[in-house]
Amino acid sequence: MAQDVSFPEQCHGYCFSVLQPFIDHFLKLKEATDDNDKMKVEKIHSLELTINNLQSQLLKSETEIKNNVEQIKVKDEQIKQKDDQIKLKDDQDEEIKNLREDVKMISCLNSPNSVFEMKVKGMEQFESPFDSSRWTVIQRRINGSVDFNRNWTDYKNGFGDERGSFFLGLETIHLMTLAHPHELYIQLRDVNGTTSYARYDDFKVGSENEDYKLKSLGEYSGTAGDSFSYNLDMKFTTLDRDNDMSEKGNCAIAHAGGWWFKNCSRSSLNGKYYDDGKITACQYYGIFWGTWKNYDYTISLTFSQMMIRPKPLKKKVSF
Ligand SMILES: [Ca+2]
Repeated sequence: MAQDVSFPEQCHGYCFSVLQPFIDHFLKLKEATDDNDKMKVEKIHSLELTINNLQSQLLKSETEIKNNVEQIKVKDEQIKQKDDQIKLKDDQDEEIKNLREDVKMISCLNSPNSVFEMKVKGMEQFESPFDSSRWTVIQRRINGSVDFNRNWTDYKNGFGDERGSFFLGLETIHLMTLAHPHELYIQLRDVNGTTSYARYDDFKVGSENEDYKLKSLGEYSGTAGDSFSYNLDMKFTTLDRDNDMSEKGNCAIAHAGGWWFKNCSRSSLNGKYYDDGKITACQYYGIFWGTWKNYDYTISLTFSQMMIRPKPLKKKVSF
């Protein structure tokens, strides 16, 4: 029958004295191994806690990042709304400014401004009517006192009276619009006193080598309708120089004045002047702006004025 005795008691005598040290050693090794295992288990447990903690932090961080992204989206949307508001305000400011100028210009239609000395690079100083908004009048028709049915040289150099009806000259207009982008403002009036205007935000005329081609008009705005874009990229034609696209002949002859004719035109402000504002059959074309008068070319306008000014630089918006 087995007895419940300890290992040393099972091994008295010689056996004990010889084996006891080994047994003690193995017991110590076992204890050390057990301690090691225990430490490993504790370490694993600790690492598991650390991992859980890190996972929890990661989850929290992800949530925070998500919230931040949402906030950034909200801020972006707010910035976009502010941008839109600023743009709208700029547009409204520009519109108010233009309307003020329109009112001012319409009130000044019958009173041409003083004549100022003007200097353009590459040219002798010349006289030009300015108004206080720095507009330069480049063409005006107020009566039939000046004949606009002229040759190339006259249209190149200009003619007429700067205080009345005149044409500033293609070379000057070319040099001015070459030096800086210019706006073009056209005022019109019919025999009944009704007025309208057409505005273009980037007017440019080429050199004589390019036959004073209408190189740019930019964007149209106004009340008269856009009757000028039809002439874009057309060269200037006068009675002695046919640069138009009409195969029938020279448009400037039928229209009694030089213009950037195509085949031929929907606008012509240098045509024959009719005091009563009407053209009867078999007469020269008058002064017309097709879109304003529903393309009724029997109507001849009794006032026109073309003005240009350096284009203002756009304001930059920054935060
Ligand atoms: Ca022709």
